[in-house]
Amino acid sequence: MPTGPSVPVLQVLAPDGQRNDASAEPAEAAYLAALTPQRMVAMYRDMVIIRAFDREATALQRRGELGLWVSSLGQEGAQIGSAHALSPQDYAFPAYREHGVVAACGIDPANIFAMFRGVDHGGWDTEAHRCHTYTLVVGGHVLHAVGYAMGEALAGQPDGPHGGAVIVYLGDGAMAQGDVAESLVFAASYQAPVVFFVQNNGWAISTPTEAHVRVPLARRGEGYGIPGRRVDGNDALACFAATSAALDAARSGRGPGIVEAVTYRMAPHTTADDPSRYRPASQEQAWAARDPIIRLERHLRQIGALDDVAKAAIDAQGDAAAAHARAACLALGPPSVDGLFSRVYATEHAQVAADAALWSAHRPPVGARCRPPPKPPHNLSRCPPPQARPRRIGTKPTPPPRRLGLPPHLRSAWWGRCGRRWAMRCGPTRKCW
Ligand SMILES: Cc1ncc(C[n+]2csc(CCOP(=O)(O)OP(=O)(O)O)c2C)c(N)n1
Ligand SMILES: [Mg+2]
Repeated sequence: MPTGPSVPVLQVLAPDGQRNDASAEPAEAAYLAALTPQRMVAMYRDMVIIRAFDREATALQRRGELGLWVSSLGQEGAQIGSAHALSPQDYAFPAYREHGVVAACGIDPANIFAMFRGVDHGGWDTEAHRCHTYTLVVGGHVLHAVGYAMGEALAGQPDGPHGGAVIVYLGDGAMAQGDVAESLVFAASYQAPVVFFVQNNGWAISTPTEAHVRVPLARRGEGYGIPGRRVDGNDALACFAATSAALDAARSGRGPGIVEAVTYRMAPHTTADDPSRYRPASQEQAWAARDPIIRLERHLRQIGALDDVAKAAIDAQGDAAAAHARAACLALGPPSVDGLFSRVYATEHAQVAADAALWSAHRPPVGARCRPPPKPPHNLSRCPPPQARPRRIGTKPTPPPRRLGLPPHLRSAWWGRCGRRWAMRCGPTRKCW
């Protein structure tokens, strides 16, 4: 949690599942009052399903079926709660962890695997689902989102095909990016219909939020003239209410807004990360007690909207979603080379068409193995014959300049200790001989 001046926090569900709407502002309270038990069960189901999917995806990565996985564990309340506030004419810009948002936009989350398996640059039709593809460049998509919102405002008629608002998902770390600062300036200047949904999950890889945030992120917009609201990000109902109110303001021409959802990244940053190196297990345990799914489940049981039978049925849907995701992942074929050309521009482009024609003319037959072209004969007249590298032994020399550009296992030689002497070590391994 950031230090500095505090801000009011919208929390509707306490960790024990008790509901209290008192901290809601009038616009938020109206959305909360209209929430039906069926809608809350739908949110709960979506959260359970996306967690099961995420668990399966992590397992697939561990088995080598995905190049990388970015888990959404612990952030389901923020993602599903906010995504349930979207109207069909709205447009979402996720970052790379928003699997719940993608699913709520009607996209089969198994499509996300196409990118993480390296067979597609995207994974879905962005216009059909009104959900942009993932962006791994931190904060880069925020500029796109604001530009899109400015376009929507210029083109749109209320309730028409372009009358919606844009929601862009970003993290606490992304809020430190220059791209985001520029986005805030443009959003405020043009009163663009965009909501910046900041999932403050406590960490930007290994950098804790408090290391770079002195004033709550909900107040980051004040200097730009953008109102902000902090919510309990593990409370799906609070996220739903605050996002609904902010989107409504954006749609009705009252300009952009920031929603800061304070949550926690329960998993490693990605499957390539080991958080035990930089954060205590006690912190993870403390946040596990605030789990967004358990919290909503407790509430639904308290109001009689969920019992063991209904919960078992929802869990079974989660298992089915995971099985479907696994099968879809394993069924993904190799990447289409033609897609390299056909997906560059929306309309035909002369240079790309020429490249595609060249590829067609020289493409190997299906199943053929690629072989490197034969080496040209050595031209003795132009360069001297290769000489054996002298092996030097003696006192420690000035280390040779670091060779950049080649990974270590490909560097042919470097200095190191050989017994008690310094010697040039040659060859593709660190063995000295
Ligand atoms: C422009 C850029 N800088 C750095 C990175 C490396 N990087 C990837 S994720 C990340 C942390 C982002 O943290 P945050 O915005 O809080 O999102 P979170 O991963 O916590 O969801 C960084 C620094 C990157 N992908 N892009
Ligand atoms: Mg973060």
